[in-house]
Amino acid sequence: MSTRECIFCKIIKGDAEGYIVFEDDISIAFLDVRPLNPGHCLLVPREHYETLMDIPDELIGPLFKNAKLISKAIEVGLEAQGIFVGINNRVSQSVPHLHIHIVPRNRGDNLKGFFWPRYPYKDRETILDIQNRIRGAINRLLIQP
Ligand code: DGP
Repeated sequence: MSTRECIFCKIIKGDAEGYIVFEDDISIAFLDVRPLNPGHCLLVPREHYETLMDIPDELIGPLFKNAKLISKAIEVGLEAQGIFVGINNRVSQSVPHLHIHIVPRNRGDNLKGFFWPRYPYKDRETILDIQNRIRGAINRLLIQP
C-alpha cells in the first residue's frame, strides 16, 4: 500500500479526520474510531512502517516512551484501573501502518484477558522445541540482523 492510500498517513497529514490526543516529531496518537473502550488510542509513527519488525531500532525507545506517557495520561485522565497495550502485526492487522493500541481497562469491562482462548503445551518436549527454535532464531538475528 502506498502512503497516499494509507488512512493513518492521511490523518497524520491532516487529510482525514483524527481526534488527536498527542503529537511530537516522530509520532501522533489519536482516538480509535471503533474503540474497545472509550479512550482507546492508537499511537503511530509519522513515517509509514508496516509492522514492529520494520521500524528502525532508534525509533523504538522514543515511540514506547510516548506509549508510556499516553498510558499514564489515560490512567489519570479517565481514571482507568489499568491499560492494555498491544500491536497486531500482519495477522489481524487491518491498517498496514504500525499502530500501538492503548486501551483503558476497568475490572468487569468484559474484555477477557488476552481476548483469545489459551491452551497448555502438550508436553515438555514441545515446550523445549519451541524454546530452542526461538532461541536459535534470536542468536542468528543477533549475528546477522
Ligand atoms: P488493527 O485491527 O490492530 O489493525 O487496528 C486498527 C484500528 O484502527 C481499529 O481498531 C480501527 C482503527 N481505525 C481504522 N480506520 C480508522 C480511521 O479511519 N480512523 C481512526 N481514528 N481509527 C481507525
